Amino acid sequence: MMLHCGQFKLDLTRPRVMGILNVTPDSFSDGGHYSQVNAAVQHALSLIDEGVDILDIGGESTRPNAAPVTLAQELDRVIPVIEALVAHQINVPISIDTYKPAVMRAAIAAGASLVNDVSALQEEGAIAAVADSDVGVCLMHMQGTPQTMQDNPHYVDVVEEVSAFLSERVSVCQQAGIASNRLLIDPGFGFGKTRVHNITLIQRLDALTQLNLPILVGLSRKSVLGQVTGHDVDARLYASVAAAVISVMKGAHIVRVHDVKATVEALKVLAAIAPI
Ligand code: 9MG
Repeated sequence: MMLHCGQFKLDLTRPRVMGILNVTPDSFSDGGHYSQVNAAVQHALSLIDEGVDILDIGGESTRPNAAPVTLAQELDRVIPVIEALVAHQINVPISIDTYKPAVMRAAIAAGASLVNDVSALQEEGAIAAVADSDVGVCLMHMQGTPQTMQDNPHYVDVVEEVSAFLSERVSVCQQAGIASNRLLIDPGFGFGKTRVHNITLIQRLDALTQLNLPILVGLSRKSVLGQVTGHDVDARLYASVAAAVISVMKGAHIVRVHDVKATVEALKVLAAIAPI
């Protein structure tokens, strides 16, 4: 399986690691705008040294109840970082984590090769923003919005409903002219899901393979891992690495993680023992 994203073609016959680069004020809070951009770029370069395959840059937190940011704030956070990484001539694709069409367009113009949208291009203008380009796109499932999603998530059959939603969004994209080889699907762990929903989805991740598209999984440091281990968010490294390995064993092609070095090493061990 090959993912086409801008100038990159990513061979997904081996699992890939997407590294998270949050560009929010609390991530790099050591001063002015220039030093924040610089710190984000240095962090990205260190993730590349650690073996990251894709850099996912986001300027708005999607955690439950996170405060929304304005379009201007988001652009101001992410675009200078993308421009600086392009100027460094990095050789890994840059993904933009956003649901806002204007951010998608600006990020693509600045050099992003992938759009990672937690609302699966449902915002008005999002489909067109991606269809007008050759970038890849990750379509993620979410029940509700980041402000409401953990209020009372409910499904009759979580696997069936997530799968049906993703299938419908894939059709919409294909009808808009976005080729299948540019698409990724993602069940959206933690986005409008209880502990049971998350565990059921990982147990039955193979059900999503019927869509014949690469699967991205993001479980890194998520609350389901805190519920299982009893650890706070900053002590979920081991659980996150375990979750990444299990995800790949269950059929994930890309794992979205904070801890790149540990995940890359764990996946090397998996590849040596159980090549996929
Ligand atoms: C932005 N973001 C946070 N969690 C995520 C997940 O699980 N998948 C994707 N695609 N993006 C995510």
